[in-house]
Parts: sequence; structure tokens; C-alpha cells
Amino acid sequence: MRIDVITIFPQYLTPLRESLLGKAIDRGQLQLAIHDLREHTTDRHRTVDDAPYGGGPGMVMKPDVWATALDAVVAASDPAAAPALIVPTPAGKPFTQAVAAELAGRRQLIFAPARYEGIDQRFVTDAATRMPVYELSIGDYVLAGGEAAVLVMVEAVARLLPGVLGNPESAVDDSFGTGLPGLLEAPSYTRPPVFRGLPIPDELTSGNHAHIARYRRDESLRRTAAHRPELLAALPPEALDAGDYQV
Ligand code: 6GU
Repeated sequence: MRIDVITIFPQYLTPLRESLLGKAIDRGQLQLAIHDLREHTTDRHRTVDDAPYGGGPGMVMKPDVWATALDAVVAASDPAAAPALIVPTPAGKPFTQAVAAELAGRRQLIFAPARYEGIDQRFVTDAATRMPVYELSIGDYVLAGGEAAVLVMVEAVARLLPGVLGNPESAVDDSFGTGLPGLLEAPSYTRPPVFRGLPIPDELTSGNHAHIARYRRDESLRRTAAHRPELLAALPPEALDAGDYQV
């Protein structure tokens, strides 16, 4: 997969070259290019924003500068990659594990994170005539800009790419992965067997795999009920198994 990010803060995206993603880049599973939006301005002050039509606080990013930058990235791309544009915004659709999986199936993603009060909407409207556009929010809170959301989305997508995770099964059993539809993951434990007086739950040391699976499933249900009751309420009846009715 190829990922392009256009931003006025290129340094903000450098963590994407660390850790798991850095290794994927080194192995050639992921190509990452960060582009400075200001390189696509034409005035002496390298202006990227202006006052909002209709008034109000803050500034709006200029559609002409964004469109020029996007055109340059598209022109340098393989047309067969059919890139999709991702515009992070708190006014977008929720970025979920299902959306991450959909994006992981594409060959190229171009991210356009905004600062200030966002980008002139005509940039999105115009781009959508040429490519798929996703306006996406990472949660119900407001960030100072979309760059942190890009870090989140790229990490969630890249770990789903073939060969990026050491153990592909760890993506399956994750909260919101395909192993436990609609449930949160059970808590995890490792050595020592007693930590500050706290033992490991007996079920996990029993060696009985059916027992362990039942215990983890019950803990998933308990955690989901405590932290995310709306997820439990939304489960279709067939997502429950016979043992669940005792919980
Ligand atoms: Cl994607 N951007 C910004 N600026 N704030 C957000 C967000 C995105 N998602 C949640 N809050």
C-alpha cells in the first residue's frame, strides 16, 4: 500500500516511521510520502488560509492550495492504484474497525489533515468528482488539527496489511476484530503468578482450553456491559452462545 499525507506540519507525521510501521516501510510493504502543503502556495507569505465566508471565528484553509497539492500527488501516482482521499474531520463519519478494514483493501490512500476551522468544502466536493472521498472522525471530541487523527488511522489500517503484524491472529481476536463480533477483549495476564498480592485468575492456569475460552468470553461480556453497554444492546441474538445466558 502507498500512503501520502499532505500537511502544513510534516514533522508531526514522523512517528509513522517508528516501530511496526517503520518495519513495514523497511520491508517495502508500505510506502509513505509526506508532502508540505505550503510547497503548493504561490504567494510570498505562503498563505494556506483565509477568513470564513459568512463570518465567525477562526480561519478556513484555501481550496485552491489544497487542490493543487492533491493534483500533484495524484499526478505522481500510479493511475491503476485508484487512490482514495481521506479528509479527517470531527464532522466526518465514524472511523471504525470496519472502515479501517475497507481502507486496508485499497492500494493508495491520500490523507488531507486540516488545521484551523477545516478546509473549504469545495475542495472535497471537487475531489469527489474524480476519486472516492472519505470524511472521517476518530471520535466525539475536537482536536486542534487532523494530523493526530492521521496517525491513528494510518496505524489502524497498516496493521491490517498482509505481513505487517507478526501474528495475524492477534488482529482477529482484538476488540472490534472479527473474532469477537461487537465485544471488547478480555483482560490479559502474564508472569509473575502473584503481583502485589494479586493472583492470576484460576481459570487461566487450569490448562483446560474449553474452560479458558468460556472464562474469556464471560470476561468479554462483563467488560462490554461495564464499559460499552450500547455494544451489548446492539448484539444480534445469534451473536450470543448458550453459555452466555448465565452471565
Ligand atoms: Cl479527524 N479531526 C479533528 N480536528 N478533530 C477530531 C477528529 C478529526 N476526530 C475527532 N476529533
